[in-house]
Amino acid sequence: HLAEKDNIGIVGLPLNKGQPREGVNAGPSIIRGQGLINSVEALGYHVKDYGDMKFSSLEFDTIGSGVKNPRTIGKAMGEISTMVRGVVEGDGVCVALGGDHSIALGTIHGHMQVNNNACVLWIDAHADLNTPKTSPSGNFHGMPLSFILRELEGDVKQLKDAYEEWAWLKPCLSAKDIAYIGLRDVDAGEQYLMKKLGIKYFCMYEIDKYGISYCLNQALKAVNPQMDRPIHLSYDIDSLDPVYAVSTGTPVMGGLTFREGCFIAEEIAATNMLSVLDMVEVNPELTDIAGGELTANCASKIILSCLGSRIV
Ligand code: 6HN
Ligand code: MN
Ligand code: MN
Ligand code: MN
Repeated sequence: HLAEKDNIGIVGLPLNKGQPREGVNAGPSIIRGQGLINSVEALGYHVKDYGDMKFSSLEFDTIGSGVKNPRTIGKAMGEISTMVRGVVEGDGVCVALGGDHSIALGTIHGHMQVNNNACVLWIDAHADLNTPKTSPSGNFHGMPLSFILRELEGDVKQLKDAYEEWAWLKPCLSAKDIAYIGLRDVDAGEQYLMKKLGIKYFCMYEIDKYGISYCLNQALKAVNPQMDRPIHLSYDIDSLDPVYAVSTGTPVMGGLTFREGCFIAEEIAATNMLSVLDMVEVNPELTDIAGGELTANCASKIILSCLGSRIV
């Protein structure tokens, strides 16, 4: 992780099949277009750019067991897991540019093949904990966590058993090892699961009441009390308020300010335990050019803050 390595691997994951909108596959290129690689190098790191992965769209893959594009996604997730495993093994730290939030299933799985004691911080307006049965939409980007959690293995078994593209998956994370920050649109089934599994969460309500600094501190304390576990930070840009993250597929008003979003990143950098960062759901095609650039600029600045960029 960051304390010991000066290498950073960056990989683009232009997947859009976890939700219905075109354009989120352009996330990696618009985030890169902010000058990301040069800026990361300017922080003193040696960057290895793995380019953007290519995902195949399987034919006759409409809906199965409650999930849209189940085979295409299963195959892509297995490929992402293998890629991220290799990047973490080789470079220590991996920055994954989405794509929709589905990719986090692959990145967490791959990460945990190397660091099996990693913990996850999920920064999002949404909980992304639906199972194929509780999902109101069938969109996989609202379900990645249910597929990685040991406690929900039985809930995703039907889909897993139905398609050979899912054979690689082994749930490897426990509910006690996740904390949420920024929630404000959580489906009924997700609320039930969060409480049943005892997942730690800091919704916008708690952030308003106690402040972002306290909430982040408590989240870290819950999943990483000795601060000796590698951190997987899964950052959905829709955690930011839509005045900043205008160009994203499922915006929800009442979100984090840009500074609160950066503060989370700055505090994570200060832990020196960041191991994998996902930056997802930037979709430059949903607004005008300025909206896409603004959203990508937020994403890029947050990535740099996660890697130790400071105001002074
Ligand atoms: N995301 N809870 C809704 C669903 O369709 O399951 C929205 C999910 C949004 C997912 O933003 O990554
Ligand atoms: Mn998400
Ligand atoms: Mn979201
Ligand atoms: Mn909803």
